[in-house]
Amino acid sequence: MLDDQALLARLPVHGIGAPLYFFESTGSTNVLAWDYAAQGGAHGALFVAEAQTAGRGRVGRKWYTPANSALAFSLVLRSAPLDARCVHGLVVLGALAVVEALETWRVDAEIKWPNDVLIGERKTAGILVETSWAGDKPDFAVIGIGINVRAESVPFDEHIDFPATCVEIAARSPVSREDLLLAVLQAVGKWYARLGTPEIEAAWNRKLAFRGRQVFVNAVQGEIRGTILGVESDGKLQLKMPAGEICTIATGDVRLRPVDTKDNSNTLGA
Ligand code: BT5
Repeated sequence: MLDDQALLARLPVHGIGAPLYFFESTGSTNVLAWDYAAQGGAHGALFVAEAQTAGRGRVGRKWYTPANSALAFSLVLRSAPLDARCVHGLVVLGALAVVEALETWRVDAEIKWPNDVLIGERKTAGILVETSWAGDKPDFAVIGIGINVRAESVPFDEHIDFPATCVEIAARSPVSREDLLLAVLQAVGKWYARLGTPEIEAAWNRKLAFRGRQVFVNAVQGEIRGTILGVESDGKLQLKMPAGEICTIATGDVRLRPVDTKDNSNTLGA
């Protein structure tokens, strides 16, 4: 079980992580954080769950968080520098924070555009950002982060459409979930202060997975094949098409080859 008292004693970091709400089990920490923020809850509030029964990914997808083996938490962000211009940067902020935190355990991770953290080309963490708008300004954002820490947190193949792994397999040693959570919050605080700056874009590009490689992107326009060039300042993925022209994509999922989502036989990336 996560030691919430130990966490409490070490929070907040950079103004993030207080108040702390801890749940042994909940549907989704993003839902809790959203409801709290919608009622005027404070910037920096942190919702942590030992297990989620209805963990959410993007576009209605599921996120699995079994007990005693993963991290699942959501943060309320609403103070400056959050504004309409830089809100798209929150997804990468979350991913960068996880990547940087993992460096503490000498684990080398990358960001699969737009929101996945990969270790050795296997998904280890996912980020879900949900924003509430007041007209054309963001009122608040909830950033949810799920990290597979122990081997038991890695879902069975039939539940996932991309190969997955966990932090402890990569670190080859036990990793304290409390320490990892604090390291991520530390990095979230650091990057939040830099939201909207070119530094985030540069760090994202440095850690971008599959750069220079040919990928398939399931985008709203359909499936697009191209070579990843990088990420633009507004978070769009830049691809070089087979005929040489440059195409930018705002939303979608990157794959190494077109696969049936049911065929997740770990041949991805082979
Ligand atoms: C994400 O969505 O990766 C965002 C995940 C965000 C989870 C956090 S946990 C705390 C907070 N509370 C929530 O309810 N959510 C946030 P997406 O890119 O759509 O990926 C979802 C896909 O990842 C699923 O369709 C599965 O294929 C795969 N998946 C689900 N659980 C996984 C896991 N534990 N490890 C690896 N892959 C997983």
